[in-house]
Amino acid sequence: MVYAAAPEKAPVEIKVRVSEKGFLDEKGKLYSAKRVLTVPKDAVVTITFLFGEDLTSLAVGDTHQIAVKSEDGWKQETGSIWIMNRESSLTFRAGENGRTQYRAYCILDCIGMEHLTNLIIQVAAT
Ligand SMILES: [Cu+2]
Repeated sequence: MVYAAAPEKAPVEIKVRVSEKGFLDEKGKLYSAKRVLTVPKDAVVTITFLFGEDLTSLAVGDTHQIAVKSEDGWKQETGSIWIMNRESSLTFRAGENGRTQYRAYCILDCIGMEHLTNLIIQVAAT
């Protein structure tokens, strides 16, 4: 009898805009404690953080740098995101080592940093 290998989860690519207002989805809608990002367990997830400041904003000259951290201390950081380098990505396997949740936050003193402290990335067991 032949057993099929468990199908590999398709890789997931997510774009998150970073602005003085907070973390936003591609349509410009804010993430919050109630509106979290969900990623499928065991999928290789690439999150691209995009510089999302409006050209009219004071924060347009600002720089962000995003860390993603899980409850067990695992952490990855993007490069600097600013007007001359508008995106930076990080890639990880969702739920690796039993992780269930991650949070993303800006590690620089930026305009709007109080809104960039807690993007929840929830691992969904699908
Ligand atoms: Cu920032």
